[in-house]
Formats: sequence, C-alpha cells, structure tokens
Amino acid sequence: MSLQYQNILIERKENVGIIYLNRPRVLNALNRNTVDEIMNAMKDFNNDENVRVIIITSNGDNFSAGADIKEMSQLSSIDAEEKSPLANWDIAINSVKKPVIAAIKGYTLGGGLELALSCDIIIASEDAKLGQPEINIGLMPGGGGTQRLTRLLGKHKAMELILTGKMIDAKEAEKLGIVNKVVSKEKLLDEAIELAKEIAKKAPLAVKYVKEAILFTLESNLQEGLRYERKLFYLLLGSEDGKEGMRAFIEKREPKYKGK
Ligand code: DAK
Repeated sequence: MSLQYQNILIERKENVGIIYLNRPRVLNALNRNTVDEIMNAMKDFNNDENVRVIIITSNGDNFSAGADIKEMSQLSSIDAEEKSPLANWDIAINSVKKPVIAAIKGYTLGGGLELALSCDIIIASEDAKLGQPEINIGLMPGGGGTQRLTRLLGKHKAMELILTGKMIDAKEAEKLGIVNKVVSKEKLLDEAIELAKEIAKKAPLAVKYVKEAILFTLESNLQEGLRYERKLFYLLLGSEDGKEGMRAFIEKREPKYKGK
C-alpha cells in the first residue's frame, strides 16, 4: 500500500490498480482533499501502462456517506462551482479510459453513490446501503444522481429514490440493476480483483474501445452510436492485437496481446 496520500490508499496487484477511500472515522465522507486525491490517483493509473483495470473501494465498513457535509456547508455557490473539486469530478472520472470497478459496502450514499455510479461495474457486499439522501438536508444530488439513476431505473423509480432519500439494500439494488453482483463482505475485494484480472487479460485496445462505445451510447442516439461502434470495430480489426486474437483462435492457442 502506498502512503503518498492523506485520505486514500493505493495499491497495485498485477495489472490492477486499487484505490481505497480512507477516512473511516467519518464514514469516508468526501471532502475536497479526498476528491482531489481520488482524481489524481485515477489519472496516475490511467497513464500507467501496466494498470489495465482500476478498482475503487474503501477501508473500513462503509464505502462513503457522501460529500463532507461539514465542509460543504461552508461553501458559497460560487466557491462550489469555481474552486471545489466537486465542480469537475465527473469530468475527471469520465476521462479515465480504463474500466473502473466500484466495490461498495456499508453506507454508499449521496456523492458516494454517485462516485460508484460513475464507475463501469459495481459489486456490492450484502451489507451495502445505497441512497441519495441529499433531499433530507435541503439539497439534491449534484454529482450525477438524477441523471444516472434515471437512465438506469427509469423516471418513476429514480423519482421515488431521490425524492424520499430512502436507502435500499444491496439485494434491492441488484434487482433494480444498479449493482452487477452482491457478495459477502469478506469476499468483496477478492471478487472485484478476480473480475478485474479477467478483464485485464483481454486486448487493451479492445477493452478501451468497448468502454468508449458503451459510454457513447449514453450521450447519443442509436444511429450515431451504431456508426461510432462500427468505426471502433474497424480500428480494432486492423490492430495488431485484433489480428493476433483471431490468429490465436484459428491456431487453437492463447493470444499474446501487446496493446497495439
Ligand atoms: N459528511 C461529514 N461527516 C459525516 C458524513 C458526511 N456526509 N456522514 C457521516 N459523517 C460523520 C458524522 O458526523 C460522525 O462524525 P462525528 O460527529 O462523530 O465527528 C461520523 O461520521 C459517524 O457518523 P454518525 O454518527 O452519523 O453515524 P450513524 O451510524 O449514526 O449514521 C449515517 C450513519 C450514514 C446514516 C449518517 O452519518 C448520515 O446520515 N450521514 C449523512 C449522509 C448524507 O446526507 N449524505 C449526502 C451528503 S450530500 C457534487 C457532487 C457530489 C455532491 C454534491 C455536488 N457536484 C459535482 C456539484 C454530493 C453531495 C452529498 O453527498
């Protein structure tokens, strides 16, 4: 584990980069410094050729109870918009080209849930409690909750969750399609690492373009999305790894990818 940060820990396991939120005393509330550190660690992993997949999880019993209310209560609207890392966290996460897996447990609320929702895959432990409780403190989601949950759940369920601020458990979240899988707390990190390693074995360019194409669909209409997917497919078809993957299939052997 690296100690270069104050509020997060980072670790590398083979081709997997892991970020642990590490302010357990305040349930990993996301203050300015923590968000900055997450963004920096994401950027470093994104630029590190040896890291193929990123996991974000936490130290302690909870993923995150959301933005740090004590700190946030002191911000003016203009400060929040202009100076705080809350202003551009979404943009920063969206610029990560590698798959990001969120491994969540315990309280995963407000900005904590929004952080998980901005990842590509979410694995939850049985004790995870998810919600957007901002309405209970006179606010509303500001890190993507109204947009991402509505795309995931449809209007009615998103309205109910966000307007009541109620928490749902991991099973319910799985049923609704918010989380991919529910596992025991002891197995959470191992499951996430296993999945990450499985993805890390694939051709890096193909992984990158799959992520790009799937995210593109959220911002485009079907025709544009289909055109974009086809372009990325043609690029991969001509790539060294694409040729190697197909050759390996024909020669009945394991492919050796170079990321080219
Ligand atoms: N902020 C700061 N401190 C928090 C916190 C939070 N969100 N959540 C918990 N803590 C602190 C508590 O103050 C307490 O510290 P001490 O008082 O002991 O110093 C410690 O963590 C333990 O918490 P509790 O004593 O409250 O623990 P309980 O088990 O009794 O209750 C709870 C757990 C999770 C039900 C409760 O702590 C709670 O309701 N927490 C607040 C949850 C919440 O409202 N979250 C939403 C925050 S608003 C944006 C991006 C994102 C956002 C906004 C904009 N842009 C890009 C513009 C996000 C906004 C939010 O997340």
